[in-house]
Amino acid sequence: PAQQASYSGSGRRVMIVGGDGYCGWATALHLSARGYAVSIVDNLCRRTFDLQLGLDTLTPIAPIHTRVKRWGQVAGRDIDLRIGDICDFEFLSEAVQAFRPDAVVHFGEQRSAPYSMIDRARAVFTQHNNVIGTLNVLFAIKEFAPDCHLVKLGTMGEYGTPNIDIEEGYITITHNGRTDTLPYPKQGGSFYHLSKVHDSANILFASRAWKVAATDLNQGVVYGVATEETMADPLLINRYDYDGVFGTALNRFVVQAAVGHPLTVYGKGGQTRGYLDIRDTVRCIQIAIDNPAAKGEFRVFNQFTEQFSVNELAAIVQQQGAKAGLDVQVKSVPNPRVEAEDHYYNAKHTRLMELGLQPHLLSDNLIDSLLKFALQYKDRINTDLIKPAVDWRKTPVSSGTMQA
Ligand code: NAD
Ligand code: USQ
Repeated sequence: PAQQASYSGSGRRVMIVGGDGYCGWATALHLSARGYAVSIVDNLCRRTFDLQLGLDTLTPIAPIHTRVKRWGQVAGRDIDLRIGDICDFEFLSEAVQAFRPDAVVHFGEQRSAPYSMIDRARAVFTQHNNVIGTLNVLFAIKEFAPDCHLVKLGTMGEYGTPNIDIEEGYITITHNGRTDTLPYPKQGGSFYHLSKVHDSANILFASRAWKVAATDLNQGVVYGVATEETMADPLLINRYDYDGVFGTALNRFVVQAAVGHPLTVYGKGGQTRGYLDIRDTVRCIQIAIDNPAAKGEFRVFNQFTEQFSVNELAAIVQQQGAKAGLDVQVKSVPNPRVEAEDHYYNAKHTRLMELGLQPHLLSDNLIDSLLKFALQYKDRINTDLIKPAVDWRKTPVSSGTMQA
């Protein structure tokens, strides 16, 4: 299986759009360490969102130029770096023509559901940035790199929480005596999640019309921060978001436990999602690259390893916290989101396993090391940033600058 061939890159050229972000940075180093030629494309808007909203990562992250330079010194491998916006087609087409990628891994979107619900301008920005950026990537591949494999990060949240099993991308339906295999119905739960739905429809069409080879990775919620490469040097450390806009459930709970803040379960806490360790994110990307889609194929993999409800995650963090001598309280807070709090959830996720993924399941060990990690940076935690920051029911037309 692909995963065992861990030094299989052999110079294959991979462009990582969004390579300065949480998943993208870890993936860039994982692939670079394994012999792929890596180019990072990023406009650093994620860092700007933090500055604009008064947020900060738990970990002190080095500027991108410093990170890339340090990686060259530590690993002896150069990463090509291009700072620019993929919504700018001239910039993107120059980058693609100069680097000539065999695969483009596209992480480069505004990825926070709460951010997309702050106000009208952020909702519009999110859908413009994500949908137009992806359209530009499709045009650049068609025009300048027709044999390039697009590996696009989608989300499990495209499916919503239907009262039937969730398949991997497609479902076979018999209706009035006729049968067809169709894209699985989509019900995004925020303007962010819906941007991914629109992307998927556009990629499916481009794969048919232009024979683009594409893999849509419907990723679940990512947790953890440490990968072998990002821990190799303090200047390579990855970002760790815990605030109410960009922080995701388990990472938030661990920081809350470390600082003695009650775990913020939204509403009843029965919300169930697929989750995976960031160490598996990077492996899944490598597996997708090593086993490319055929030209004209639009492949969908559900990229998560286990399902948990929010209550289950809170209980796990509480238990592990107790072992570490922390008195962790769990508190239901009014749910700022519009979502089912008690629902059926059973999502398939076999295709990446069939291609060789050996998952890191959520273990006591992982929670323990994440807790230690959060405690190490405890002095940097700003508890004001923990509260839920955005109310789905209110999304105003204009909100100005948010106050921390
Ligand atoms: P992130 O915000 O940390 O990283 C995204 C990066 O893309 C940032 O560095 C940002 O500056 C860059 N970017 C955004 N728009 C861009 C543009 N127009 N041009 C160039 N660069 C741009 O996000 P992440 O957590 O690493 O997520 C990466 C991808 O994975 C996203 O598409 C997200 O939807 C998806 N995903 C993330 C998670 C998760 O739990 N973090 C779960 C499922 C799916
Ligand atoms: N939640 C809480 N308390 C918190 C934070 C979250 O109860 O303090 C709940 C939310 O209400 C939701 C669930 O936990 O029901 C997951 O929320 P999240 O913020 O961890 O994840 P989400 O908003 O869905 O977004 C994240 C990433 C996004 C990615 C998505 C994958 O930010 O980029 O697409 O996970 S998925 O959830 O599968 O759609």
